[in-house]
Amino acid sequence: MQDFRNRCIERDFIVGTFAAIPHPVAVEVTAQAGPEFICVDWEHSQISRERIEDLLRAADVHRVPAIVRVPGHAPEAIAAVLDAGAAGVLVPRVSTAAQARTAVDATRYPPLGSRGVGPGRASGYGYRMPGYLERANSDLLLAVQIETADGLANVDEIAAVDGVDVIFIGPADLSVSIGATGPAGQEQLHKAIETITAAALKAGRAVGIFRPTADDIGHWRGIGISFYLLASDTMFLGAAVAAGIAKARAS
Ligand code: 3PY
Repeated sequence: MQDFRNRCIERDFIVGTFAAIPHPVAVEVTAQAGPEFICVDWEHSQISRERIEDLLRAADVHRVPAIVRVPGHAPEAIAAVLDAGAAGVLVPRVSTAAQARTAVDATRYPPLGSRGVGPGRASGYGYRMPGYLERANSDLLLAVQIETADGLANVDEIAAVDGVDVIFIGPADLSVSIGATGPAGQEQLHKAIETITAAALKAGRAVGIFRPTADDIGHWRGIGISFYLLASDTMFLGAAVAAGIAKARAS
């Protein structure tokens, strides 16, 4: 998995998608369709903590790195998904440098953080523990999500926190938080995305963003955003059904 983290840090163009369907079949279908990584969305789905491990197994079968978007900042949640074998975490609603430091602390073993040692799936249930302990701090990706007005205001301090690998922008929440919704809010939202991107790049971080479709990815690549979460399994399913039905009706 170190290769995945390195590629993200080095700002290779990386495209993944969210897994929101709580079944390994959906992850297997998605993994075989070619994303560079999958992000299991524990925050905004009906996926339970117990099910996450099976979804990570399904991605592993197809050698696709899978990270998890945790529901909040609790170190226990971060430890649980890393112990289950996640290639990293996406931490939502990071609005202050202190919250970013909490995420780093929960993701890294001492001396970089205070993650606890548990014999979970990631370490071969303890059989491969010494090697896992040596590698984990350098292998696991930490992406923090900026999606609030406070996060926008504090972006320089957040991006300066050592151990943050990717500053990930959540445009939907950000637009609501800064009052830039609908077509009238587009310019303000774009300016906010540009501000976050410039600050993160200046601090030497990679920048990521969620996009519901691939239509404007070329534009965002142009300002230096390299890490993409494109839609989700549920969104791709809905779009494919809608396109198929529309085509059938038109024939
Ligand atoms: C957002 O756009 O706010 C997101 O959180 C995407 O998942």
